[in-house]
Amino acid sequence: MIDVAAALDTWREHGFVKLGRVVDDAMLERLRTRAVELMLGQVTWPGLFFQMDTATGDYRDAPLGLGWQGPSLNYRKLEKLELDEQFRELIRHPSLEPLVRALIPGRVTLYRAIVFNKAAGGGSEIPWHQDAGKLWGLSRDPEVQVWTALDDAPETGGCLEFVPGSHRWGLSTPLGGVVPDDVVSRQNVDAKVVRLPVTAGESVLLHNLVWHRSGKTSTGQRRLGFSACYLSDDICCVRKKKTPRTFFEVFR
Ligand SMILES: O=C(O)CCC(=O)C(=O)O
Repeated sequence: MIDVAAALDTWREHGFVKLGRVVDDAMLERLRTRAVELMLGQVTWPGLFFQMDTATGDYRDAPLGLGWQGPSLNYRKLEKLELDEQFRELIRHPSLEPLVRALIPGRVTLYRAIVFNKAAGGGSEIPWHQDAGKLWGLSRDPEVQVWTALDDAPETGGCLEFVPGSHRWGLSTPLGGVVPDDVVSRQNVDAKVVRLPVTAGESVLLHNLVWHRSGKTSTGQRRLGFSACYLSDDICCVRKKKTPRTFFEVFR
């Protein structure tokens, strides 16, 4: 059971909080198996999004728009995982529901559900970023994300890192996403960074605006993490180029 009030106090102050062990061994095994089956093309869902990782370790070199490129354990991202019944179970996990509902009254939808993979060979770094801003194409910035470790994520194995309290600084650029280098250097981040090692099955609640990043894994072990971003029903897609998105319903 998650102590919702205590978790929310810490989340409001720091922008992130460990929620403890959410996923049991049996479910972990199913999710890891499914992630591998998807990468290898043994299970397929039309509309699933894939991005292959890069050998350089710099996420900016990862190819865009190519989708699934054949069986490989080197995909960096798998997205639209609400299409998969195993991942839907985690998105709607009964231990997470009271927490999400405490933050989002009424109908809850999903902006995105992603596996971030750092393959055993190292994967790539994800730099300081915020998960909001114009890039997200929403009528209002979302705030609620739950990241769950599907493998251990130790300090040297691609754990999440945070700048505590940075969610209270607002967006570093109207566009959102990666925090520009000059903004990072003004914040004396090295003195503030908190590394958050977790073991498989543990979840973390993140504020979308908190600066976070993750390094490569140097343990020789794969690191799978799953992130779900929850939306309030009143947040809508404001993209104009294509038909506006409608969002998957998580909790009625
Ligand atoms: O899983 C990771 O390494 C990074 C996750 C992340 O940056 C995110 O959820 O926005």
